[in-house]
Amino acid sequence: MKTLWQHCNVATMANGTYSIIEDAAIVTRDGYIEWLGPRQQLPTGEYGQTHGLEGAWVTPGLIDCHTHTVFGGNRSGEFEQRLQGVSYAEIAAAGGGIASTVRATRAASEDELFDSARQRLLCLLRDGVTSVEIKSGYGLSLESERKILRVIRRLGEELPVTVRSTCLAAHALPPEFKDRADDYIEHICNEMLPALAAEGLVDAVDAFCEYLAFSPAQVERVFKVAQQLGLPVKLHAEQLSSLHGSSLAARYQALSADHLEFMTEEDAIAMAASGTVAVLLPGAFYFLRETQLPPMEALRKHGVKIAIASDLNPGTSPGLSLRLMLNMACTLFRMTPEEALAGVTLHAATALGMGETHGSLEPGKVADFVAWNIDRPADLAYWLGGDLDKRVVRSGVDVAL
Ligand code: DI6
Ligand code: FE
Repeated sequence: MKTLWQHCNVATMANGTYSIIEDAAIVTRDGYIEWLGPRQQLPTGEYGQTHGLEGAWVTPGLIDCHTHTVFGGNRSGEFEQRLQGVSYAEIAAAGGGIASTVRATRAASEDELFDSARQRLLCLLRDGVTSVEIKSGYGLSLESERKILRVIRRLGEELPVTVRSTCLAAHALPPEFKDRADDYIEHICNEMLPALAAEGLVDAVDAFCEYLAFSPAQVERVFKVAQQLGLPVKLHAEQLSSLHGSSLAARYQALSADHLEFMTEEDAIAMAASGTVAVLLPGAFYFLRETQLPPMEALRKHGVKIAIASDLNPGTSPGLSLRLMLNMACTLFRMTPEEALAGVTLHAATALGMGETHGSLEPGKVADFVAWNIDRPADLAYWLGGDLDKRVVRSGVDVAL
């Protein structure tokens, strides 16, 4: 059945760039976009349904391409400690940080993890998100990483959102492997990844490349196994120091390298050559009160695609609004609202390997879009959070939340 959506303006993001059509019409059929253009040029046809959008601005459904939505407990106590002057690295060294979330996540049942993650994910969906990536990484053992990945799959089955799961077993060193990081990496490579991939729980593989996590050499071993398993890779790189993880990621044709505050121009050149997307995470930059800005000029100069994500996690970015991240990308990183919008649609789709089907509104792509009751697309990056009046359409069908 064909459906007509009209009386709207559309920020299409077509042809790989920010582009708009005023007084547009969209024709959807069986969950896909069949036609889109100026309403004056609408081909004559029969429509099973016609929706008037009353002058709304339509954007692609928002895509949050980097989250750690599934975890037990939270770390507001550590937030208070940091406000007293204790650093993130000091808290981690004292057994808090990621390790404390690992304890809480291991202790939680699958249903408990599902229920708490569902609440957080609903916040993102109410903000216009129609696709999301969720990482494991707070289990750090085969059973508990499996538990998280199963919850991630279930979220995609039970909520109106497309979910990509990423295995981040190489997030931190679990207590069982204290002072034996290389052994843990071997365990990930020989046991965890092959088993979890065989169970169909993994769409991509990620690692935390940092002086307080894993070295580039350790990450490379994980990447080699991911490659053998036919899984694309991503990397947390250059968040707190410069180890050139982003160049390593580029060598493995990573979908994305994420954070990147400390990356160099050489890293940007390598990422541009491999088409690796730079995922910037202004929520973590803000929440950790970082001062080193990602090198925006180098990224722009070399044509690296830039995505923006929430990094939703209990330690460094308890961010429940992707639109708030648009604002932070503009105020903190000096991105334009147009760049920021491309960063949560077009380039976020590429960062998830979904660029062929999602991220822009063009014939042949999935009909995921949001009709916002706003005056201009820049309004999306302007308001600080809140629940904007909108209509969310996923695969051509209204989403009720
Ligand atoms: N970088 C981050 O910002 C999060 N993970 C990562 O690799 C932090 C996760 C946490 O502190 O719980
Ligand atoms: Fe992260």
